[in-house]
Amino acid sequence: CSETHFQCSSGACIPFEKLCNGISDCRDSSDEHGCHLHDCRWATCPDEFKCHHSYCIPIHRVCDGIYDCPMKDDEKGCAALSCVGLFKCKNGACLQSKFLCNGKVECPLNSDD
Ligand SMILES: [Ca+2]
Ligand SMILES: [Ca+2]
Repeated sequence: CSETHFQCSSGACIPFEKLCNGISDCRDSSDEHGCHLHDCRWATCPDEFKCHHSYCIPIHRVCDGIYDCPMKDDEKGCAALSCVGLFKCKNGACLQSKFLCNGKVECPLNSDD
């Protein structure tokens, strides 16, 4: 599925807008499962990584080889990641997670805060 689509457990792709809209758009209704997490897409994730349109996971679970996000975005782009165990700024710089959200700007473009 593309970045803008959710993959049903059956393998089909549906637009994110159809997630948790009360209608089964996946044949297996997997788009309507786990909808308590749907509200999380508006949540901010201080000190944590925000899964695309979804919940927060601890930084150390980003690029640990295990899919923790519904869209698997915590494991995307990790091949190019040279910051093992560290938070990666949007511009590619590495940052120790303990420095995240400490009020100081550590990443250019303010991507850590
Ligand atoms: Ca739906
Ligand atoms: Ca992970």
